[in-house]
Amino acid sequence: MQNNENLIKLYRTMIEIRMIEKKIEDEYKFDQIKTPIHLSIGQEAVAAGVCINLRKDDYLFGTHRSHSQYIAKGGDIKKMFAELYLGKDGCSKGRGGSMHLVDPEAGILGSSAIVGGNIPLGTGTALASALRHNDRVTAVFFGDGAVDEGTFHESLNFASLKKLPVVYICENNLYAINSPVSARHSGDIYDWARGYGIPSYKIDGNDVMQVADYSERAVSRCRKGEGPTFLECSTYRWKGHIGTADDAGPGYRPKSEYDYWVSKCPIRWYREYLKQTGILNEETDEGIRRETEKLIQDAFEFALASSKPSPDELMEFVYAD
Ligand SMILES: Cc1ncc(C[n+]2csc(CCOP(=O)(O)OP(=O)(O)O)c2C)c(N)n1
Ligand SMILES: [Mg+2]
Repeated sequence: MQNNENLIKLYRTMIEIRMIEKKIEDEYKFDQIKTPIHLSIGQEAVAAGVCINLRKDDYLFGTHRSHSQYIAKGGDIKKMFAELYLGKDGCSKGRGGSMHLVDPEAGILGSSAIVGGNIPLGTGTALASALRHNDRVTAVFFGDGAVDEGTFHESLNFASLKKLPVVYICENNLYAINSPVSARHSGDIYDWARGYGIPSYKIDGNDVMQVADYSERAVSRCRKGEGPTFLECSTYRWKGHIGTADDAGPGYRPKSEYDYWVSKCPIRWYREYLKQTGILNEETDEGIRRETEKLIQDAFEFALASSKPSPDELMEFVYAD
């Protein structure tokens, strides 16, 4: 169980993710953000709940849908906005865009658009922690689509065999683009991880306290050298797979399914819980929103002021010196 300070921090992180993504959504129509974007509005509790248990020097690997993970792990927001505008001051120096967020100082070793590609990378840093006998934990986030890749199975087998300090977090939002999990999987994802001998749980990914609880135990197991844990977090993205379009409706995601998940908004019920228990009052809530607005405004201005790489600089930073 988290203390009150952390319970507020969980709330703040989810508010930051929601407000930042709303700002990106609002700005996207002006066509100055040239990178494709994948919003995680609706999925905020997963990244917030996991990252509350991570230290700055722990490692994180994300996916194409990684704004939430980058924010929750403490990535530099100015550099993230600059990256969306492909500015030189972006976290990937304007060469990566939304799907390649990195901030080594915050332990964010990268996000990748290659579905399933980050799972062996995170397994690799966990192996490095084991070989170096330090207690740094790796958290790898991926979607339900990534478990269809061979890299998922190979990595889990290896991590279990070597008892590596890695937490695998599957954000099961029921779809890989427009393909529902029910059309792809013969069983439950978390059961597959159990097949590799990994403690594995299916939890409510919209319940930030549940995510925080399970990941706290998972991280603690890693620090004690007890090996990996797998968390399948049930959640739902509110926006379309890519960009800002709404896509619920006939032929794809039933409107009733969408409405059900929107009614399970991870932020709304948590705010009510915090207020009812007296942990959050109106003043603190407003303060968090005001501070987040300022954070966003500063980052937005920083991004617009950042110059773009010129064509003759394009090959810089491609290879290590
Ligand atoms: C190896 C690979 N195959 C296919 C794609 C195309 N692709 C991009 S996102 C995506 C779906 C990913 O679904 P999921 O892992 O569930 O993540 P979500 O988008 O739901 O967050 C696919 C198939 C890709 N980027 N990489
Ligand atoms: Mg998915």
